[in-house]
Amino acid sequence: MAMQYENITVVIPTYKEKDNIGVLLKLLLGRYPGINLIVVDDSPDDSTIAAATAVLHNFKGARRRVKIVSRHKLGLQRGLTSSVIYGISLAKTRYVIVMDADLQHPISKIQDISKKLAEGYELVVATRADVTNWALHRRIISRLLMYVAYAVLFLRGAARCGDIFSGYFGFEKSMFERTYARNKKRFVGPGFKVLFDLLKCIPYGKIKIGEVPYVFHIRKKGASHAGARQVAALIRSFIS
Ligand SMILES: Nc1nc2c(ncn2[C@@H]2O[C@H](COP(=O)(O)OP(=O)(O)OP(=O)(O)O)[C@@H](O)[C@H]2O)c(=O)[nH]1
Ligand SMILES: [Mg+2]
Repeated sequence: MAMQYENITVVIPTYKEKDNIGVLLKLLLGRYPGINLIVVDDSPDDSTIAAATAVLHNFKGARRRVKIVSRHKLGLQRGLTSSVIYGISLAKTRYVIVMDADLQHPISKIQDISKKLAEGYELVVATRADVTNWALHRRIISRLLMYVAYAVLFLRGAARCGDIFSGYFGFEKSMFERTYARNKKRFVGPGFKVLFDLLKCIPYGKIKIGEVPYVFHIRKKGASHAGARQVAALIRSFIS
């Protein structure tokens, strides 16, 4: 029997992704019948929202299954982690998958993540098997931060997985909400590492974590948002 995707919501945070979001939505709607999508946009202008909305005309029933929200219009402060948490709260399905808008996360992995969730894994992380073409300084900074973060999880007896900084992962919505409700202050809203914040709040061995390997490519369109601000937020994450 073909897999069903009605019980999956993909949450996609966006910041100035007008060149990518339309392509991604088309790919997802074309390949995964019944899937639910939530775009959570923080852009200061409407171009990302417009590019996302334009896709809906091409897919029957998409209006019911795709939500596009502008947090900027709601007067909410910009933040990747806070956007993801907001998107999850809007999801009405048993499972949620978080992914980037910039096509760095191969959509084929939605199938593998969904399968593992259906098998009973409460958290399934798409782990970067390899990062191609990253600048040397980014490689070094990323590695260093990863070691510190891993040590933080280890010393606290928290859950961990092969790629604790992945931005591509799926989970049981109820597991996330339960964990978040008890640990709200430990999630760093402006930060980039919501998976790390989640792992931090789960005792080691408490939930069944699955992994799906993939190759991460350099972004082709739009600007990167990773920078000093995100590193500062991550350090806050380490100590909260
Ligand atoms: N809602 C929201 N989304 C954001 C924010 N910052 C980044 N994003 C989105 O989060 C995802 C990850 O951001 P990226 O800039 O791609 O970060 P990255 O993948 O570590 O960096 P690159 O490899 O250079 O792309 C993308 O879909 C961004 O559009 C933000 O403040 N708010
Ligand atoms: Mg990216």
